[in-house]
Amino acid sequence: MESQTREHLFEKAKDFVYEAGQRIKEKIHEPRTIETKSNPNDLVTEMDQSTEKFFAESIRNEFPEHRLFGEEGFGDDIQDLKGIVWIVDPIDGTMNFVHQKRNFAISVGIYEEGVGQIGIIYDVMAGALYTAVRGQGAFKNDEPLKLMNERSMEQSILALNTSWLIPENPHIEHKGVEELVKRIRSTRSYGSAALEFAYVAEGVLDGYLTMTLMPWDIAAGKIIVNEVGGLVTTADGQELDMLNKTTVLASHPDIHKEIIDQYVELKK
Ligand code: 2AM
Ligand code: CA
Ligand code: CA
Ligand code: CA
Repeated sequence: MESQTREHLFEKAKDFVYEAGQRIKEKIHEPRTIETKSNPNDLVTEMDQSTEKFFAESIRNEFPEHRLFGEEGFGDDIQDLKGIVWIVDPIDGTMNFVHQKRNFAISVGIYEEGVGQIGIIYDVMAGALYTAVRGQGAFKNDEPLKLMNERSMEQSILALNTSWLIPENPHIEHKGVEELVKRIRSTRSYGSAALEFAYVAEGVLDGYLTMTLMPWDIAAGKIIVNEVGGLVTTADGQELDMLNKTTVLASHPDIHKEIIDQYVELKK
């Protein structure tokens, strides 16, 4: 993609994200209809849907040749990443949106022939916009994010969900996670994958380990974390698949391999 084209796309994508955020803020205190999807804790609201519809309409108007891969199904039927694909989570952290009215984000990753070009994560209520354009570093609002410096396991704060410590969880051997938690400085859990990526990029977290994410949860975050020198792979160190459900380890490069080799044992 030519740099001028990419700049234009970046500016438009930011405009869409700010406008979508404004619409959400205006209605944050209105009563809402909450439905469930795959299970009773998998929530969706009309705001998730209307925000994704807004992206679908905006993209189709401005960039009719681009495709949209979105969580709520108002985009295209995506089976490959040919051409330019917007991978969008209209509200990441819907449970936080419903219960806390904060700590949720809009996540937009723009991929060209499968390569991440533009990542945008907007913490709507905090007014924090995390962005990256491939090869140009990452930013929080207008401040550049620092490249990752040295980090030891003992100094590290990792985001991980307590689910992975429950022996019956179907994804990861809990013993390894227990040992990992004992070794590192501390853990956090924010309930929005996109924000957890943004915090890794910002250096307020050193890593984020999780088992069941979809492409729209990670598309923007991967680009932003990579731009500050972080590594983003599956939890067993493979390249991420941007079309299917996946495990993820996004972390500081100093601890990435050690976490995978010594603490992660995935269940088959
Ligand atoms: P969501 O809010 O967009 O659904 C919560 O720990 C994080 O996991 C959120 O980023 C949430 O995204 C994501 N997630 C992915 N699959 C989920 C599911 N089936 N149920 C709830 N959260 C899910
Ligand atoms: Ca969801
Ligand atoms: Ca999500
Ligand atoms: Ca969502």
